[in-house]
Amino acid sequence: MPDRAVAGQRWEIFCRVIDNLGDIGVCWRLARQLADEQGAQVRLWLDQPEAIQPLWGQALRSVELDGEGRVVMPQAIAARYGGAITILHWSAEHFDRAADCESRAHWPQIVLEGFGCGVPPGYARALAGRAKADPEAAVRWIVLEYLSAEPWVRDFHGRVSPHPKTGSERFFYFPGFDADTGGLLREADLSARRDAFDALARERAWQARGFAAPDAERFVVSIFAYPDAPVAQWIEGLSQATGHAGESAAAAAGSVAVAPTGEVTGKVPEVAAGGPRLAVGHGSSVLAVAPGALSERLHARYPAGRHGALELRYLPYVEQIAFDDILWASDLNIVRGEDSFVRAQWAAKPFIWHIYPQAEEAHRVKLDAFLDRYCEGMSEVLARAVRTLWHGFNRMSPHKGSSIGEESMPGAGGGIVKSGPSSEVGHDDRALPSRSGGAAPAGLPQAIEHWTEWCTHARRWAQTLESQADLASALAQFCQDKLKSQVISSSQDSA
Ligand code: TRH
Repeated sequence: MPDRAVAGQRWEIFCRVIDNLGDIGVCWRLARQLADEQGAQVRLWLDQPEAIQPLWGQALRSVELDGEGRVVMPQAIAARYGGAITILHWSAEHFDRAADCESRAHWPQIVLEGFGCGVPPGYARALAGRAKADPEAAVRWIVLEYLSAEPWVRDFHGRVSPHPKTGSERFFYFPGFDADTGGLLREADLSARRDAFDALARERAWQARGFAAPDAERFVVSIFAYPDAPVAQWIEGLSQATGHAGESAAAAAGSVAVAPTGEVTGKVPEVAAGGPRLAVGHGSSVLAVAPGALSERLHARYPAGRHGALELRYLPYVEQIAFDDILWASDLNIVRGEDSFVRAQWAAKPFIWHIYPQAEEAHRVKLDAFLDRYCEGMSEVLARAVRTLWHGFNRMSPHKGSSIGEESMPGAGGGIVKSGPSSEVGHDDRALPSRSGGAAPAGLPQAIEHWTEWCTHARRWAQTLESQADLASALAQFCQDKLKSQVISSSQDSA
């Protein structure tokens, strides 16, 4: 039974959509969880309310607002969340009028800035005024930060960060991978739902997207990545796998094509005698591409359907609550950003993270910090393969300082290193290799060789994280503790 530390409390969440679906994805998931599991009343302010539609399984179009700037939710969403969550357009017209802010009758207990996006200036002044007039009733102010596995996060989590203009007390809240951080978003029933995901549920997940479920022996890769992802190489490599060892064009050319066989979990490929090449089993692969700029880009060049041993499927948007099922139904998941990255971990399957690129290679440090944790406990050879695979997908050369070198991996490193943030809109055409390149991605054959170990590791990794408090309940508890200590300190001050 979830701890309902904030039942009945009012939360005000602010979210600016920088690009893509990450900021809004986290804020919407958090809002849902606070409402569903903590009993909170949530108002979610979005600067681009239309951006929420893909998370409702809808194509982007303009949203309908009522006279107060409230987003009119589709019926099914309103029926589920309408009582507890209100979505509002965060605009000058609807919020930024200081007079309006300062005369607000209903104060929330908690205000949360998604990823340090700030709050309207008039509202910041009003919060400061309220804290001064009645310290016991001061609104708790949280700055939710981005997720990182870097060690410094532990030291900054929970620290006070005064508002630069008003001096109001705000608290940094850092998500993270251990008990000294703010945890990860995870619904209370998530692991039970994942573990109950059976063949029928798998069938339904595919049908909901307009496809029949692939045969169980096929190797299914789901991909939700940025537009510059080196997917063409995967398509070429997987499409050249044929029925038997030595028969594929890729194998004949000395490169590797992979199509492992076996059960849904722990499909074990056959290894060709006397060499690092993988023999191709009797199964073929399915590459399921999530909607977005990457899929639009690939479409033109690689139509949906069969490409040799590979079947390419382009998926439609599904509601966020259903996003997990395709991860559960796949053997390998390629994810990106922050929320989908976390969901892949809860899926307890092997995965690759296409990290959001940042200036000055900050993302590289972030990726390696995660890899250092994630690869702990893996055999050296699997850890090396995973690092190579992840770095290759992110077009990063091997990290000199990494504990396990990648130099021995065929095709490791090289390629384009991104120097600035890419988005759904901007992309780099160099990312598409020529059609003749059929080599399997570096590290993949070795990872496939140790597939059972990777599956077991992924399961163990998820279990370890599941033993920690989830972000929404940890955050609720954090706020509760801060509210209590505020009452105690103000009563001591007045004594
Ligand atoms: O879309 P993202 O990659 O975006 C972000 C932003 O770029 C942001 O600026 C950056 O800071 C951040 O990444 C790290 O993020 P992510 O985490 O992959 O979120 C995608 C969300 O979309 C996630 O909540 C799942 C959801 N989703 C659906 O609900 N339905 C779908 O069909 C699909 C494909 C995704």
